[in-house]
Amino acid sequence: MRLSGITPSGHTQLGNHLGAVARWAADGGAEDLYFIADLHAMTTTHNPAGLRGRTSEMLAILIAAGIAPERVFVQSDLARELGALTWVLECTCSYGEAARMIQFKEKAAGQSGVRLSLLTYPVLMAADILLQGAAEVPVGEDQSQHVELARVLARRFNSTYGEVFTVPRAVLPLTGARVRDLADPTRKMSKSNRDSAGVVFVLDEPDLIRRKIRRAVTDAHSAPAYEPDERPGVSNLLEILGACTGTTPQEAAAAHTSYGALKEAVANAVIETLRPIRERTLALLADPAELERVRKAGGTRAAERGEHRLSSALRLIGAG
Ligand code: AQP
Repeated sequence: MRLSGITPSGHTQLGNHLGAVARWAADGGAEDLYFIADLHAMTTTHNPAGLRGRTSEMLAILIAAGIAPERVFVQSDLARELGALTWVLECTCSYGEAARMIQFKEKAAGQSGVRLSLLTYPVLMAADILLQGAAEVPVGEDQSQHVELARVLARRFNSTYGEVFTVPRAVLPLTGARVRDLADPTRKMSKSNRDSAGVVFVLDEPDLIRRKIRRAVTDAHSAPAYEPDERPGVSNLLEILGACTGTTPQEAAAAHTSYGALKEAVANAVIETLRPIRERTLALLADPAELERVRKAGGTRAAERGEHRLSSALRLIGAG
C-alpha cells in the first residue's frame, strides 16, 4: 500500500493536479491512501482560518478529481494518534538525526523564531507513514531523506522494543507533467508562490485562467518549439497542453505555428480539464454536511487502520 500526502500550504494549483492528483485518480492502486497534511502546514507562520478553509477545499478537490472518498483522510483528524506516535518515535530518534535533515537546514536558514515543529516534522511524517503501515511512499528527491528517517526509526523501534512497524521505502511517484510558473518559468508552479500571476489554481474562474495563460512569459522566437532548457516558458505551455490533451509536447509544438494560437489552445485545454473538477468541488463545498460526513468517515477508517500499531508501540515502549 502506498501513502501520498498533499499539504494545504496554499490553494491547489494546476501543477498539483497535472503532476500528482490526476495521476493518483487515474492510476493509483485500489489500496493506496491519500491524506491532506494540514499539520505539516503549521511549521511556519500560518493563518488558522485560512488553513481550515484550504483543508476542506483540498478534500473536496481530491474527491472531485476522482479519488475514491474512502481512500482519503485529513491528517489532523488523527491528531491524537499521530501526536502519541510522534512522541514514541521522537524517543527513538536522536537530535542529530533530525537536525541533519537538509530541508530543515534550508528552511530554517536566515529565519528568526524557527518553530520547533520545523525540526520535528520529519518525525511526524514518519508517524504518518508508520501508523498506516504504508510499505511504499512515493516522494520526490526533496522528501526521500525523510522517508529514509522513517525507515531507520521503524527498524530501530522493531529491533529495540518489538516488531510493530512495516519498514517503508521511498518509491518514484506516479508523475505527470512538471508544471512551471507562467510568470517565471525558471521556477516550478507552487501553491505558496507569493506572486500568483503565474499560478493557475484549480478553482480559478475560466476567464482568469485565460488571462493568466495569455500573459505567460515566452521568448523572442516566432514559433513554438519544445526545448525545456533553452526555452522554458514555451516548453512549459507545450507540456501543459500535452498533459491536458494526452499528446506529447513535441506533437503540441508541431500543431501550432504562433504563440498566440498556442496560448489559446492551452487556455482552452486547461479550462476544459479543470471545469468538471471545479464544478464538482463547488457542489461538494455547497453541501458542508455531506463533506463533513465523508471527512469523518475517512478519519475514522484511518484511525482504525493504525489503532493496533499505536497501542502495541505504546505498550512495548513501556507506556500504557
Ligand atoms: N509545479 C508542479 N508540477 C508538477 N507536480 C507538482 N507538485 C507540486 N507542484 C508541482 C506535486 O503535487 C504534489 C503535492 O504537493 P505537496 O503539497 O506535497 O508539496 P509541493 O510539491 O511543495 O507543492 P507546492 O504546490 O509547490 O506547495 P508549496 O508552495 O507549499 O511548496 C506532489 O506530488 C508534488 O510533486
